[in-house]
Amino acid sequence: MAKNQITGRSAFLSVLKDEGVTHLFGNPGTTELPIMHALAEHPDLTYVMAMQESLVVAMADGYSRASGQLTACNVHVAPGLGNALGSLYNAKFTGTPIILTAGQQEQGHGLTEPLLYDNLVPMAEPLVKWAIEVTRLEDLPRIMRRAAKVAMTPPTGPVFISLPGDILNMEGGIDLGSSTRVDTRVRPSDEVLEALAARILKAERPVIIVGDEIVKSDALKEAAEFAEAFGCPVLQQSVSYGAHFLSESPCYIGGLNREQPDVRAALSPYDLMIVLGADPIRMSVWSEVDPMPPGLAMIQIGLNDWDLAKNYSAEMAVRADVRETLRALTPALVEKGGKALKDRAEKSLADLQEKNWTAKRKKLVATIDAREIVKGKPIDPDFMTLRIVESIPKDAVVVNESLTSGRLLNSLLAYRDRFGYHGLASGGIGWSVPASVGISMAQKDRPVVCVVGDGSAMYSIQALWTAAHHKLPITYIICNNGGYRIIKQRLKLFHKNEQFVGMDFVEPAVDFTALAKSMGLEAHRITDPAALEPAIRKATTTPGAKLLEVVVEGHV
Ligand SMILES: Cc1ncc(C[n+]2csc(CCOP(=O)(O)OP(=O)(O)O)c2C)c(N)n1
Ligand SMILES: [Mg+2]
Repeated sequence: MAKNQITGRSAFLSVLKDEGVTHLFGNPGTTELPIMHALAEHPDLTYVMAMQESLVVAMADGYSRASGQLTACNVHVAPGLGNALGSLYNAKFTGTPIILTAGQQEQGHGLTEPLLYDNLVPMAEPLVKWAIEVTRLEDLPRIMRRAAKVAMTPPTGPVFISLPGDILNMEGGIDLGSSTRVDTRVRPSDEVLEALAARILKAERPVIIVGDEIVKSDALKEAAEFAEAFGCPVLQQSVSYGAHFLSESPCYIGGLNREQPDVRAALSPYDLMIVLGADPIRMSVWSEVDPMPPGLAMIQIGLNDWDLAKNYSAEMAVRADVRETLRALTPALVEKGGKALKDRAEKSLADLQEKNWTAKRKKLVATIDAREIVKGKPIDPDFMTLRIVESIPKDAVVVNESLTSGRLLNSLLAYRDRFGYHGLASGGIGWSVPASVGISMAQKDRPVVCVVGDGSAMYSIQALWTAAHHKLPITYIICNNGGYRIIKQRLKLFHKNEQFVGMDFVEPAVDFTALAKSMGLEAHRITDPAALEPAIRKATTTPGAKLLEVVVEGHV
């Protein structure tokens, strides 16, 4: 017997652990039984069961987004992979490094097409960086090592491996290899740094747009120092799904939205857009208006080369790590700019004091508190959002899929650290309830607060069971407005139609409190605005998973 004689199933788990994976999110079927069998030999790998495959991938997605680490998850053959695709699309959108595996029928079935069989690779292919089926035991470790490397090399993203049962059950003397990470923390050449500094100094009215590579490259501090060095206003990219800048920096003026005329108006005062690791103006609903003002010059820095000059030409496009670039660029800029730059920064920072995020927040808080509706029932969603922000613990991680009810969340909640805020990104709803499970496991010393619309919650509500089973400190705040309010708003706006077919949760209404209790969570229904703060404080400071169903205004 060869020294390293090992089964495919055990090799699979050993290599995952060696790649730094600590949790395997999954939903088991017969084709996954070899893995379930082998888990007994690997008690240091935590299996996290989710009750549907779209949840499995969303949990893995949440774990990775809240830790920056590679995650792994496993689903069941063709129908399971099919269920997972919506969440895989979300992971592709955010470039989340996930190894998604699916059990596959034994190769011995040949062409006979047993139940549950289909060709898995082409199903996954459009949504992953690499998809492959293992056909020889010797290739299993090589494939896994390559998959981990591909997933983790920027631009990061999910990969897919199909695992036939015979490969998992086979035993042989195979080499498990070792882990490789490609170091991409590269900074531009001296010439390019010089040219960047010169171009920025030439601009009269520059603006910085920040995106997710600030989080991925851990550049929050460096980005704030860069902006403050020349008093440059900073806007968050149009999809505000992460803590992409320190909200309380004097330079931060808030986020772009996804209304083309608004974006065009917001950008038109500037003569240079400096994009840091972002797809700066990704839109949602079509409009005749182009969001990019004509003549606005752009320079773009980031490792995601697909985003560089994707839709609009860039005067300079630099493929480099955002943090490393800023570490070199800020001193170059300060040196080249000298006293003139320093004076300009001081003046600009003084101007920004009146219009930055912090100033706008102060005004917003005063308006919300002054509104009559504050005392009314159903609860005003803006009032709810403010109470949430004011009553959650300082170290809470906030997860946001609250659509219309939480429209002001990013204007009221400050981004203070890299992993403290995670929002729905791609638009594919049903992400946050399961993602919060992974986020909580990744940030296990921090309470998690998930603010989610009633409609979005119902896509993946059974993730509550996993949260309760693992006794996770998550508070789910369901914004219950009785239906798909955003879709109603749009039917009215785009089609002047107020006949809301298929958009109201009536006859019967959904009882979220009962649903949550049935899955083992402590749950309360809140209709009185005064009850909000004490309920949130209690839920977020006592152990275990909780659900607060807040009945909010849903009028269209
Ligand atoms: C996977 C998926 N299915 C359907 C939609 C379409 N959709 C977008 S928002 C929405 C309703 C969301 O309702 P809710 O979470 O209650 O938020 P509200 O609009 O009521 O604030 C729907 C159905 C989508 N974006 N993604
Ligand atoms: Mg709703």
